[in-house]
Amino acid sequence: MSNTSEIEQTGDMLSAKLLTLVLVVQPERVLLGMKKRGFGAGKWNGFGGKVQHGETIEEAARRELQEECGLRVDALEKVGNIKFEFVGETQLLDVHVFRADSHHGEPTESEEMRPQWFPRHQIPFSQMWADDILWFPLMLQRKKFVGYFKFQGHDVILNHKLVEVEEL
Ligand code: 6OG
Repeated sequence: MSNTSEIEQTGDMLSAKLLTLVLVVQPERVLLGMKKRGFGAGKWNGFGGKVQHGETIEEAARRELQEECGLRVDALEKVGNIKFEFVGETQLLDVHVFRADSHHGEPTESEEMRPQWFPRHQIPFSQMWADDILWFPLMLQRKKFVGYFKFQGHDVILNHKLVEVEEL
């Protein structure tokens, strides 16, 4: 644990790639998608991707959710901001995490993701990014957080900071 300003300064020397991540949550279950290709293939995750020029982060979050699983949402709640550094990579991933508690449509498989509902207490952490088990509980309790994770490869977290915040 550390303070927020330290996390903001972390990785200042690296350029950052803005990404979104949306978790669709119902009282008893959470929607995840099996990533079928590209970065994180073989892992369950929320839905998201790169923010494009000319769109806001929230617009990107809605677009990626719809592209990847066919769902539309009304309210998106900002819940977290996590920066990821990968040893040997010059670009930091700056992931903006949102939670949606209601949605329209039925989850539909896309070329990128195979969606599936998981009971809240049976989240498949062993088949997810290693950071998720640390912040999912905060997200599920509607707590807001900022974090920094330094990965070696895709499986090992060398160090991390994760703090709850009042506002994002
Ligand atoms: P595309 O490359 O598919 O966007 N992402 C991560 N999500 C979690 N839970 N943990 C990580 O730890 C992540 N790194 C990236 C952000 C990649 C998608 O994967 C998320 C995007 O939603 C390293 O466009």
